[in-house]
Amino acid sequence: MDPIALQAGYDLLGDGRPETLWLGIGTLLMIIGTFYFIARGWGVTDKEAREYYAITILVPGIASAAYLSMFFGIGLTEVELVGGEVLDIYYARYADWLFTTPLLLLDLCLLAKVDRVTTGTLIGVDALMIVTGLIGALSHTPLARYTWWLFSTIAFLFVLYYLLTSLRSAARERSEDVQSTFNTLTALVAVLWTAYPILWIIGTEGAGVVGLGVETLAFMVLDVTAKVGFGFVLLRSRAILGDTEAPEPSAGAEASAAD
Ligand code: RET
Repeated sequence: MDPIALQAGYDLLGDGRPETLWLGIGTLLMIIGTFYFIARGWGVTDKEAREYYAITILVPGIASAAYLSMFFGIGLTEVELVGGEVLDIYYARYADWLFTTPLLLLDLCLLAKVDRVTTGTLIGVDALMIVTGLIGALSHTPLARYTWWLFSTIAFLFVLYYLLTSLRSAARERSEDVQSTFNTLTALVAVLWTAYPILWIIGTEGAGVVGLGVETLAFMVLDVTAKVGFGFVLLRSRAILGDTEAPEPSAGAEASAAD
């Protein structure tokens, strides 16, 4: 009856966690995404295409494990604030993001063909963003929480800056097909990833304007789009499916004949 309760989800396991509905749906969508990419990549022999497939399959694969653990309440802890208020923090998200966001960035680095230093720096700053976000989520005072959020957000701005400058200009040397895939993916990343710090600060970790149920639903939609949607756009490109060197599509057609 209560519309807020309806919005929050449904307590699937009967342990008082209505957000299990969204975590359960998230688990299923990640598993479906993983197997869809495995099926598409089956029999692909081209070395570069296999690299993209391996990364793109691992991303929802890792998320399936993180979502399943959150569903069963394993990746969950309680943080007591100074005022006595207790927050439920799903820390398994950060474990998921710590591995999957570098993999997503690695896909973009491979597309842009940037050097190792650029790739390493980008991934290092990204890891710093996730770890400082986790410290913020586990902190006990509002001042500490908001300070870590700011730290993490500054790291995030560096990641975005790198993507839109160094990587973007390196991608200009690639074929038109690679460039257009790269541009679509960076636009997707810029929009979707920006929603994470906003959701964190208005959600239960920050100001608490949005409750845990709605927050879990929103993170689930973002995670599925940023992982499965991203992989879908990436693997749609003919040029990366075995034709990254030569511009004509014939070599790619051969490698992806199993499609
Ligand atoms: C946190 C903490 C608060 C500040 C910032 C954050 C950024 C998180 C991002 C996560 C992206 C996750 C993706 C997952 C799925 O594929 C950690 C919420 C800046 C950008 C893309």
